[in-house]
Amino acid sequence: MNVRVVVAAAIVVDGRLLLAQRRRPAELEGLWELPGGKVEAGETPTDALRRELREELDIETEAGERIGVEVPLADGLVLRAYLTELVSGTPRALDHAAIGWFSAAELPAVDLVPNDRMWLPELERALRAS
Ligand code: DCM
Repeated sequence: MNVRVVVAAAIVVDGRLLLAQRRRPAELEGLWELPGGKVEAGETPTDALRRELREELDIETEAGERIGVEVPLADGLVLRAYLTELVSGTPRALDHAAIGWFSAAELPAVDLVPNDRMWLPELERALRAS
């Protein structure tokens, strides 16, 4: 089976996690996610993450260790999160409705996309350790 991977970045700066608010599809509109996207043919997952974050947020990044479970999506896709370092740039929403930075205390009340809620324990741990 040809499993395709969707990668997502957990970027923590000064004790806050970067989240991006989706514009589409309608059922996810307005919900917040770890930014990322689909790995394309010929790309490694970490290459894809670097490309997606450049395209969507205008930042340069370096993917680190994976966190949390791999979440199965529809159509043979799986979703993975990576702790990711912000190397340079200031994120801005080129493709999302907005971006925001959230503390460990704020995170449980954020309207996250359902898949990303699977990573709440690891995200809170990463925030408290930062
Ligand atoms: N996705 C998700 N959580 C993320 C990033 C993506 O649940 N942090 C899902 C939404 C789509 C699929 O992955 O079903 C592909 O994402 P996109 O539509 O952003 O390409």
